[in-house]
Amino acid sequence: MSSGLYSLEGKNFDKTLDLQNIKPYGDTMNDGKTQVSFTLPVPYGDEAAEAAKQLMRKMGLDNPQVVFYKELTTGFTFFNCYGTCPHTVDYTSIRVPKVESSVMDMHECDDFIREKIGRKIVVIGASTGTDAHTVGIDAIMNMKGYAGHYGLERYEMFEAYNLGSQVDNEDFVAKAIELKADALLVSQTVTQKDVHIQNLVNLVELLEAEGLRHKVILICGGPRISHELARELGFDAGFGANSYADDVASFVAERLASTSAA
Ligand code: B12
Repeated sequence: MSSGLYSLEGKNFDKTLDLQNIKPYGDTMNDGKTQVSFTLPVPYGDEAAEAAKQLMRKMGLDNPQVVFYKELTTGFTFFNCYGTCPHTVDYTSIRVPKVESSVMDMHECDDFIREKIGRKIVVIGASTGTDAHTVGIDAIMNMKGYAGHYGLERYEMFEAYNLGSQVDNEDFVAKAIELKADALLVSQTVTQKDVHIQNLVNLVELLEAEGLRHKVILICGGPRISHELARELGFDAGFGANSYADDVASFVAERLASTSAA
């Protein structure tokens, strides 16, 4: 570790920082420099740039500067801007809900399942609703895995079914019943107009209507999914960016072992 850093709960911080008053920086620590970009539905020109600056002041940024702006199409202008953020946050008061489970690698996880559960765990996964993105769910499930982490299909003690994308919640639930799935893995990438919230809530409602909700481990994941959001929506766990099969496999195995033992 470099001498200008100190370590707290496994994370490295600059020694000069006041963690109760954290703000952005650009050139010099605590200068508050912040970059924002946005599009306004107005034609390119001086008035557009002035509108962008006024908006940045309303966002709470001082000394707004438009450093780049360009007409996107007739009547629309894109902006890249800098401003100074006068606000701070108390980093020491932040508590983020996290999935509580140990992270075992594939072999450890298979051994754990053999010992504690004694049979294969059945999981089905899909990108549900209208969502066409498959790369996220494939990263978790595909045999070859992702970023050096094997997917669930490679685990000896998981029977993994990847149903692909744009799977209707009704079909997903029907498949869960047919395969007697222990765990349901849902991927959601598109979050425009909160379509993921509606879709995830609808799945929970369908499972409840079938009397299945508490018989399965229900998990969602995606780049804009947090564990906190997942819990709020009635899921057992949520996994965001940079999560891997090991994380979800360990969570499912430990959860199933604890409920089987209860
Ligand atoms: C590739 C891509 C596509 C491809 C998808 C191909 C495919 N077969 O998947 C195509 C071209 C088809 C596509 C289409 C669209 N796309 Co697109 N796409 C992307 C892109 C470039 C990469 C996504 C990706 O593959 N990431 C890599 C994977 C590995 O990461 P990940 O999904 O985050 O997965 C990780 C975690 O989130 C987590 N995870 C994910 N799922 C799950 C599930 C579980 C159970 C668990 C445990 C974990 C987990 O684990 C993974 C590994 O760590 C992104 C932009 C970007 N750079 O991210 C836009 C992006 C996602 N797309 C976007 C949009 C808007 C669309 C379209 C709606 C565009 C359009 N108007 O037509 C359509 C989708 C239409 C539809 N009906 O869904 C937006 C989404 C905005 C939003 N938040 O709503 C993005 C962010 C682009 C943007 N900046 O606007 N897209």
